[in-house]
Amino acid sequence: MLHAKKFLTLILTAIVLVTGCSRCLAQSLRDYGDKIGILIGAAVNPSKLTEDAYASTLAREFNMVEPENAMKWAAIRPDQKTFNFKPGDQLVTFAQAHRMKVRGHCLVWQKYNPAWLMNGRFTSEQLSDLLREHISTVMKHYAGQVFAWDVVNEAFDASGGFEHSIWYDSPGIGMAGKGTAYLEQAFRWARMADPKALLFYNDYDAEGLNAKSNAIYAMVKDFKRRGVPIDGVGLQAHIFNLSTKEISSLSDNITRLTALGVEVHITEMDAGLPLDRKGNLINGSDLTKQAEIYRFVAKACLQQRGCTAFQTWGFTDKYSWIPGYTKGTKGMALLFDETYAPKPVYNALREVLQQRAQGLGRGAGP
Ligand code: 9MR
Repeated sequence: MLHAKKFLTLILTAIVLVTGCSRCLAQSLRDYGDKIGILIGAAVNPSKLTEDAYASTLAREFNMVEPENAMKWAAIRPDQKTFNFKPGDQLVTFAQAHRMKVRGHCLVWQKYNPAWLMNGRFTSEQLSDLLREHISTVMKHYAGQVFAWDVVNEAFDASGGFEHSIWYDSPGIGMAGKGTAYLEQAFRWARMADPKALLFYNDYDAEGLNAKSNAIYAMVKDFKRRGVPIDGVGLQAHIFNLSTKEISSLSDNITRLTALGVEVHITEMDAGLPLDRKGNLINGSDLTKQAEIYRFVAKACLQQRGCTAFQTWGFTDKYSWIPGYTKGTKGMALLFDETYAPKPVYNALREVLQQRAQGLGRGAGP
C-alpha cells in the first residue's frame, strides 16, 4: 500500500517536472462544468485567438464562447449588401476544434449599429425588411453552429419602460408605442430562421427583483402564455460596486423565470475593482471581495437546474471593456490577470463548481 502511494507521488512529481506545470493536475473550470452539465463561457475577441496564452487558457478553462463584438450589426454587416462572417467563423472553427459551444450575440440592439443603418432614413417598412433579412441571414449562416442567440439585447430601461431604439422609435419597424410587439416580431423571425437555436432576451441590472426585471418577467410570461417563441433570459451581471446588495434577490429572480419554463444564462459577469492613476489596485482586499461576488452569483446559478450557463465578459484582465468604459478608474474585473495567471476570483469560482461536482447536486427547475 505504502509502495503504491509512493509510486503515485513519484509519477505525479514526474509529470509536474516534465511539463513544468503544477496546475495541470488540478481540474479546470470546464472539467467541472462538463461533469455537472453546466456551460462555462467567456466573451471572446476572435482576433486574439492567434495569441498562444489567450487560446490555450480559453480552450483549457471554458466549454462555451461568445463573440464580444464580432456578430453585432456593425461588425457583421459593414454595408447593406455585405455580411462579414469571417471573424465569427474563426470563432466557430476554434470552438469546434475544442468541443465548445458558441453563443450568439446579438441581433436586435440600439447600440453598435453601422452608420449606414442609423443614418439611412429608412421607412418602417424598409427597417422591418432589413431586420427580418438580417436575423434570417445571420442565423441561417450559423445554424447548427451557434446553439443559442441573444435575439434582443437591452430593450428595457431601468424603470421597466422601453429604451430608445432604431427598431422601436417611430418609425421603427412599425410598432412604436405598442410595447413588446417589436420584440415579439423579432423572436418570431428568429424561430423561423433557425428553429433549433435557443432564443434569449439579454439585459443588465436585471439580476435581482426590480422594475426592469419585473418588466422582463412580465414579457416572458406573456410570450409563454401566447406561444411567442422564447427559450431563455440572459442576466448579464456586470457588478460595479463590489457588493451583492443590489443583486441579493438574484436567486428569487432565477426561480421565477425558470418557473415559466425558460432557461437562465449568466451572460456577461465581471466585477471591476477601483484602480489608481497608474492602474494599480487601490485596496488589495478588493480581490477577496471580488471573489465573494463571483461566488455569490455562481452559487445562485448552480443551485437551480434551469440556470444552465455561467459566462464572464472576457476572461483575462489584459482585454476587458471595463478600463476603457470607466476611464481607467476600474479594472481587473475578470478571472485571470494580464499574464493569464488565475486570481482569487478564479479559485472561488472553481471551488463552487468543485463543490457541485462533488455531489451537492443541482436544484429543481425545468
Ligand atoms: O464589451 C463590448 C465593447 O467592446 C463594445 O465596445 C461595446 C459596444 O457597445 O459592447 C460591449 O459589450 C456589451 C454587450 O454587447 C452588451 N452588454 C454590455 C456589454 C458591455 O458594454
